[in-house]
Amino acid sequence: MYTQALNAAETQPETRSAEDAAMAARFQARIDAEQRIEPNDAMPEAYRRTLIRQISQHAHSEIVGMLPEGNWITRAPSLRRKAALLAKVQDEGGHGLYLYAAAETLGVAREALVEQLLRGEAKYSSIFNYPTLTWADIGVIGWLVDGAAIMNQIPLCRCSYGPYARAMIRICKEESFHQRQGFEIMLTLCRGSAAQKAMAQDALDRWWWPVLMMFGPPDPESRHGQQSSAWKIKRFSNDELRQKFIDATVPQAQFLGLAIPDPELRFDPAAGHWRTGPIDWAEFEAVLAGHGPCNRERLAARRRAHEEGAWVRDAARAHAEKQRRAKDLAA
Ligand code: FAQ
Repeated sequence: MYTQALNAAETQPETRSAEDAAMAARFQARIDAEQRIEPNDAMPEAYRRTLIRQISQHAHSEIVGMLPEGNWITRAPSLRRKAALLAKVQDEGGHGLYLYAAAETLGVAREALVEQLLRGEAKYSSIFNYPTLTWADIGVIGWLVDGAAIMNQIPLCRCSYGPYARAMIRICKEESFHQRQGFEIMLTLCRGSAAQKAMAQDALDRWWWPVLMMFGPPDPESRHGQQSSAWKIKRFSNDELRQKFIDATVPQAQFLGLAIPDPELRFDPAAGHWRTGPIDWAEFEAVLAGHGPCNRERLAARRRAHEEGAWVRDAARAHAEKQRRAKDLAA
């Protein structure tokens, strides 16, 4: 079915098919010609749904992603580290808001998306279901989690849907600062005492495999991959991005003097790539099914924040109403 994103009325099935096939061909031709799709353009309903799914999961990831690092704001080891971490966590909140706004251009209400998250029906990135046990975890999140996010998100700046692509440009600039602050924490720890270096290694040991899982299932199991690539929402497959990330990250670990926790890691000179051992996809599936180390804690924290924020939403609504009345009176 075809929709105007902001005017998504249902059409009778029998009147749709021939018209839809012609429109689908026209739509694909626009995509193939690298034209940007904008909110009020006609688009296949499946394209709209795919974008709502991906952008909202992305927004939820940014919001839930504030929690593992937020956990360390009060315990940052210096004022400088605290200021940088506060700014970073605030940025993640901002990214969530731009992304909810981008999803809203597809005709879905932000409140509905937030409700899906709070009811436990929406996905967010698997990585945020792991705990931050030491300060080195904050370094690893910046270095690797933001590093993986950038690898995935730079191509999204060229995604076919205009509002998503434009939101990603600013987000990527901020993620780049996040990645550098994380790498700098790691560098400081690795040049510090033996205990600090051991803490950095322990964090890398715990985060390496979950970070590789962030890129999503292997290509043959990626159920949306092919269609999203045809629509130029995705510019690279899950495995392609994972490989780019591995190739970029192994030399960084070597520079830090840290060992990647993979006895099978080797350089393949013919292909020019680093090859890892097998990823434990059963762990990924378990995390997605709600059985990761922190799934319950993360959702409970979001629900608590939502309940505790009810008075802010009420106050904002009351203020808007007051403004509206004042304007009516003045008119
Ligand atoms: N976790 O068919 P595919 C960040 C799901 S932001 C959970 O390959 P697709 C910033 C997938 O949704 C991190 N679920 O799916 C930050 C689908 O399930 P569904 C988030 C996952 O969409 C840093 C199913 O598996 N980034 O880190 C995951 O074509 C530091 C089948 O998968 C984005 O969201 C996963 N890791 O490709 C914040 C980027 N992977 O919906 C704080 C935008 C896959 O059918 C601190 N998203 N699934 O029920 C994307 O690029 C894509 O959606 C992929 C997945 C690549 C994530």
